[in-house]
Amino acid sequence: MYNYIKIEERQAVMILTISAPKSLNALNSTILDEMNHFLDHFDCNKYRCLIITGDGEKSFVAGADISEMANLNVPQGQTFGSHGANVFRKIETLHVPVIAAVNGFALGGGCELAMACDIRICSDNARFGQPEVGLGIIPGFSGTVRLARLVGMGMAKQLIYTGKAIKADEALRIGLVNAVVSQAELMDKALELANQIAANAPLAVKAAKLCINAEYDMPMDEAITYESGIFGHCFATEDQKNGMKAFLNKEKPVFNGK
Ligand code: CO8
Repeated sequence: MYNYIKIEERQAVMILTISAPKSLNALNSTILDEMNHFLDHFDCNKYRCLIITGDGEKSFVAGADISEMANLNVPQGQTFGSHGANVFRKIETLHVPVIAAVNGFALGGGCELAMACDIRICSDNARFGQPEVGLGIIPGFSGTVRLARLVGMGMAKQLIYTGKAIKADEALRIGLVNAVVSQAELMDKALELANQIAANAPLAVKAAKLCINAEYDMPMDEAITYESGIFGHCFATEDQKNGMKAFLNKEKPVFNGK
């Protein structure tokens, strides 16, 4: 069905692998279209976590496809930029958590894709960077938006102005990734995290994601009120009844996402 993405189901977890090996999985319009279609049809009731990775052991995503961008004019550049940004925003607002399993280069649009995910883990050969200014452009898939939010203004400016890539251990140090493991362990680690998430009440996880995303830019009092409202709605769910009943009965809870 897709030419550039592979889909693999592991019980309640879905793995999406971006696969364009000849260009180190660089994102062209067709890949963005395929990701968009996949996300629009993703069943958040069936799957409780999504993992995104890249094909091979060298590259997660080496950026947007430079050969496609080379001859764009201004409106075409804006269209291409917003195409990627819209797809990434769908990832960020998907009703289940998304884990980036970064298996190598995460440059330009690849770093931006990883940043749109909820959690990033990487292999020890991973490299992160926003090299766009070396190509005469700026990060155009929301990198100037998300990088500062993740690692702070000073470090984001350094990475974007210099265009220099950083290694996995530096990405860990500045908080760009949550964990670094060997290439061989990467998918196991991603699945372990995904399964931990999948074992919890899906509506509560969804509500937590909604809160964390929405409250980030709110004034403190507004954010606290927002959280209280969503917290209250949890008590309308069967999962809350089941979870608390199971705890009080010293049983393992079974959550059905209702
Ligand atoms: N686009 C297209 N092709 C690419 C890309 C890319 N981003 N990255 C690698 N490739 C291709 C190479 O051209 C090469 O193709 P070929 O075999 O036909 O020559 C093949 O992949 C293998 O690459 P290399 O031979 O260069 O492999 P190396 O191991 O020597 O180097 C690197 C690996 C360091 C990853 C190197 O390929 C590289 O620097 N790639 C470009 C990285 C980059 O600059 N990424 C940012 C792109 S800009 C961007 O992402 C902007 C996002 C926002 C867009 C908004 C639009 C408006």
